[in-house]
Amino acid sequence: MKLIGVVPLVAVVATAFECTPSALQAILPSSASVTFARSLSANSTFVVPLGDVAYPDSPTQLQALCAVQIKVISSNSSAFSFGLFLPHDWNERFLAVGNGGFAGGINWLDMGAGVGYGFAVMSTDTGHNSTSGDITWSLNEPEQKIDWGYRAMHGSIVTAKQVIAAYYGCNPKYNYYSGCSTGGRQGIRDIQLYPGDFDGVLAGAPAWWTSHLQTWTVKLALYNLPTTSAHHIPSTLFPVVGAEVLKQCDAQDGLVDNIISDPQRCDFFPEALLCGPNVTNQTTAGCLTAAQIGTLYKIYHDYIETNETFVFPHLELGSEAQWDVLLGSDEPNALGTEYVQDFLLNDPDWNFYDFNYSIVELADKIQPGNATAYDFDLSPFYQRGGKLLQYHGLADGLIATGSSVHFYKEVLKTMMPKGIELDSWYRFFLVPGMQHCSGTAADVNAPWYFAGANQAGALNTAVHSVPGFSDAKHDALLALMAWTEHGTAPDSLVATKWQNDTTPDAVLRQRPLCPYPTQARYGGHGNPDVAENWSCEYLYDLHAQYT
Ligand SMILES: *[C@@H]1O[C@H](CO)[C@@H](O)[C@H](O)[C@H]1NC(C)=O
Ligand SMILES: *[C@@H]1O[C@H](CO)[C@@H](O)[C@H](O)[C@H]1NC(C)=O
Ligand SMILES: *[C@@H]1O[C@H](CO)[C@@H](O)[C@H](O)[C@H]1NC(C)=O
Ligand SMILES: *[C@@H]1O[C@H](CO)[C@@H](O)[C@H](O)[C@H]1NC(C)=O
Ligand SMILES: *[C@@H]1O[C@H](CO)[C@@H](O)[C@H](O)[C@H]1NC(C)=O
Ligand SMILES: *[C@@H]1O[C@H](CO)[C@@H](O)[C@H](O)[C@H]1NC(C)=O
Ligand SMILES: *[C@@H]1O[C@H](CO)[C@@H](O)[C@H](O)[C@H]1NC(C)=O
Ligand SMILES: *[C@@H]1O[C@H](CO)[C@@H](O)[C@H](O)[C@H]1NC(C)=O
Ligand SMILES: *[C@@H]1O[C@H](CO)[C@@H](O)[C@H](O)[C@H]1NC(C)=O
Ligand SMILES: *[C@@H]1O[C@H](CO)[C@@H](O)[C@H](O)[C@H]1NC(C)=O
Ligand SMILES: [Ca+2]
Repeated sequence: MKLIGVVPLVAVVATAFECTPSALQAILPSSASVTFARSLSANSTFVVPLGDVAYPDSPTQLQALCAVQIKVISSNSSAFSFGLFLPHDWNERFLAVGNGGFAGGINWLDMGAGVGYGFAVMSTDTGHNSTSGDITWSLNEPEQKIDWGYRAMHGSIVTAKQVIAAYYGCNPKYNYYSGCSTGGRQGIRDIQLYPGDFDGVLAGAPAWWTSHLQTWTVKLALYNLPTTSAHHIPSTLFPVVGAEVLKQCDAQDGLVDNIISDPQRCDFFPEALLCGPNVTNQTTAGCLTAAQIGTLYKIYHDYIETNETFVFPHLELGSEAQWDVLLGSDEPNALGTEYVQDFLLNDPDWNFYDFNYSIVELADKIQPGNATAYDFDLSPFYQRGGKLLQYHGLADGLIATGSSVHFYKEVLKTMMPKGIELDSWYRFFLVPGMQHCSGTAADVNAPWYFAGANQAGALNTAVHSVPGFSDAKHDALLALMAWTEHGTAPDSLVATKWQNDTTPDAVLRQRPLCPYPTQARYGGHGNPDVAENWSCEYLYDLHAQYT
């Protein structure tokens, strides 16, 4: 550490407490046991223990730290484990990171990105061992469902904070969370149930509406099944659909740049894709039959039940490059089918063709694992001074973007009548052209990187923050910290696209993301790949209603 002339930013150096299983075991309750504890020198790789099938990638070029894994009994038939990185040069703050899908494993890679800032970082395995798309572990396991739903996250937070206090000799000054997808749900669910856990939460593409999201996953796939039917759109035609959407919707947002920034207000006319007579190869002809266009209508429209009951929003125009995941197979994604079979019904023989709305109603009634983050009254979190920063990609093909919009509006409708406006503590950013949590289609090249959850790991195993732009303007986690600790609210966030994401040095383009319901507007002059030439504006005349 440099000590001459400047006050070091990292103030606390761990010296008193040994990084050994016995030293740590001595401060833990009897329900917790140390699996391992070992020191890593500067610039090390943390080699992920064998068997972490969900998160096998090892973070590299770490700072000097103590790496710990602890197992905690959560009921008489369940337990969870969590990993903890305790950096030598600690920034005096705690960060918990999240999981994806139904993954059961410690997310060491995201922990590596977090420790790069100097956080003491925790990730939980959520109480089971599986990849993100595997839910079979939950069959007839109510306690494991609860662990995944919320208990393992909260329990890991509580025990991690105990370890941090003992290791450094003081409590963290601030507590943060960063997660995307299921990770977004975990953060929001945690502040609903335990508002004291975090000062600031970064929640990306939250899979918050478990009982509806997982069942919609089946419903959506059924629109395009069976593969032998006339209405089936084979995945080879998804690019044909995507190209037509881009053609019709790109300019609608005011700038032809291959990025659809305002899909909600594009009046897409799918009939432009209709095949003429005598087409022998639709891929070559680039066209759809009338029956297939009927399927497109369903995909692009909300799932509405009898009596105008809103069940789940539609996939967005511009999400086609990710349609393979939920629409490209001869059966629904396991995130839908196995949720119903194993998580909800405990009946692995259930056939997805038997899906109907009664399944959604049952999921709403049972709420297995109490996982759905449906408590829209966030006033306890607001009252303790918490800050919530949420974001969602507009080209997300896994979780319909509108589910984030719906959550924001439900919170708004709950809080406004209580006299609590959202702007001072809860902001939501839509990310034009970004897919699920990270990335952008090759022909779109939208700026998507802002150090959101999982994003560093999508570049490479050594990155943290925004290389070259490590500040609160470009890094969502630093923006959350500036808001929480200094009251500087993020009026915009600049997203970056590198020429080559693997080696994030040369910038292709940068552009501001704007707090909902404002949108980024190109001023009409100067290079549109430069963020300064854009501003956040209310395209709807709603501002008056919010203030
Ligand atoms: C850190 O390790 C990487 C390889 O993982 C190496 O290229 C680099 O030179 C090392 N840096 C320092 C400062 O030792
Ligand atoms: C998790 O399950 C896989 C088999 O799917 C196994 O290979 C692995 O060792 C298990 N990991 C742990 C930590 O038990
Ligand atoms: C486990 O706990 C449940 C409820 O907490 C209880 O009903 C059950 O009897 C316990 N089982 C055993 C084997 O202790
Ligand atoms: C379509 O094919 C039929 C039979 O081969 C032919 O009579 C007809 O002229 C073709 N129509 C067009 C528009 O090419
Ligand atoms: C249709 O054309 C594409 C190339 O445009 C080719 O890859 C595909 O095999 C053809 N399909 C059939 C059924 O001939
Ligand atoms: C729809 O609403 C009508 C009128 O309120 C009611 O009679 C009917 O039972 C409702 N149907 C369903 C399926 O809820
Ligand atoms: C929905 O599915 C269940 C189970 O297969 C069945 O019992 C019920 O009759 C179905 N309801 C409707 C409205 O089709
Ligand atoms: C589920 O969570 C809600 C709060 O969101 C709580 O009121 C309820 O008691 C919980 N249910 C169970 C079964 O734990
Ligand atoms: C990006 O950089 C990596 C690492 O240098 C290289 O392997 C890869 O080929 C590059 N990709 C492109 C599209 O240039
Ligand atoms: C566009 O951005 C550049 C770089 O920041 C700046 O020099 C220029 O003045 C901007 N143009 C307009 C019209 O704002
Ligand atoms: Ca555009």
